[in-house]
Amino acid sequence: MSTLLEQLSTLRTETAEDIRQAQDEEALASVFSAVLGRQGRLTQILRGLGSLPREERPEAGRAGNECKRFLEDLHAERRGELANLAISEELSAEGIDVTLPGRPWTLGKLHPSTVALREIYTIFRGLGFSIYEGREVESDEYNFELLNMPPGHPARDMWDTFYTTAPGIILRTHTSPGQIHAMREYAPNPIRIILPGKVYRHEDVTARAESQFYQVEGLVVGRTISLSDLKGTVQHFADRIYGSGRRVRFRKSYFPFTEPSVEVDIDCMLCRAQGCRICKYTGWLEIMGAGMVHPKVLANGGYDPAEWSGFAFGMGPERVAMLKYAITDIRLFYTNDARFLEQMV
Ligand code: FA5
Repeated sequence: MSTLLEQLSTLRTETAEDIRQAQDEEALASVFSAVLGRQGRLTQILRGLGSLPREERPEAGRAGNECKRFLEDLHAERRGELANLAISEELSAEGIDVTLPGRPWTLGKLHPSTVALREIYTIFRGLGFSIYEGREVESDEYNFELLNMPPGHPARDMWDTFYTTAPGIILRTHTSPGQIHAMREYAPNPIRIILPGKVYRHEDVTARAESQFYQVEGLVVGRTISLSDLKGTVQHFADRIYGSGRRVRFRKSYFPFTEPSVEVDIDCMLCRAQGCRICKYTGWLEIMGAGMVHPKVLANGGYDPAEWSGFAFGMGPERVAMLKYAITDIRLFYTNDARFLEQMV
């Protein structure tokens, strides 16, 4: 027994030294197979343990296995060292090849909604508008009531929303509640702002309608603001964003917070107003809802409607981008398909 333990101890010391001394993979492999290989010295010793007297076997077995584990770990460690050494030798032998072409950086691009929003900002900035940010989580009061839609008002059906668990707190369905926030902040001074941001609607998602999308609201309040100011502003916007000479059409409509209310259409640039699938064969494309701010809304915002008047509009930048870039499905904006997103700017 004691001879066996001595044998193991000598084998361990010698092999450890051999492993440390191995200068390359090949030398290391031959040390390994001489000791730990199928016919290796340690393998033979371990195989012979069965012939020891029964009471000596456990201790001898433990010592043998411990020696094996130790040498295997040392071998793995040295193998790693030699591999690193080989790499650094190769690198220093080769040097740096300055003629190799660099790896190109993949640059991120602006999201199409952001591109559309920025174009809209630029146009309205040129007209002296400032940007006012409203809140995405709103109260029912601001989203509906103060905009002349008391509980039970039928117009609420047009804007079914998402509710939070807090009573009366909802995700806004349009950017119009920002009108009230802004008026209450600016009253009694004139206002010329756009209010961009995300809005949410509980509706079926289709090629033309998303359940989350951006809107850009416009609000102008002053003492002599008239419908012709709205028309001039919209005409200028249409010319700038879709190319000059756009025909703009005002169609009468209904919003509880504007009186009169209109939908604004432009002539379809995709088919030159000849009629196509996108304009539903009418030659016209709807670009926004608009109107003169309702007297009740002016009053809710802190302006005396006998002295003040204003116009407001609300448009969807995704729809703006769809027309401009002939995108036929609004769902592409939010499904993160890089093939679509990469095409922008
Ligand atoms: C409104 O939301 C009114 N607040 C707009 C308004 C503001 C009228 C100020 C008068 C004065 P409407 O629901 O029509 O109206 O939406 C306005 C614009 O948002 C539409 O013209 C369209 O461009 C965009 N939009 C509406 N629904 C969707 C949808 N589901 N997906 C994408 N864009 C939409």
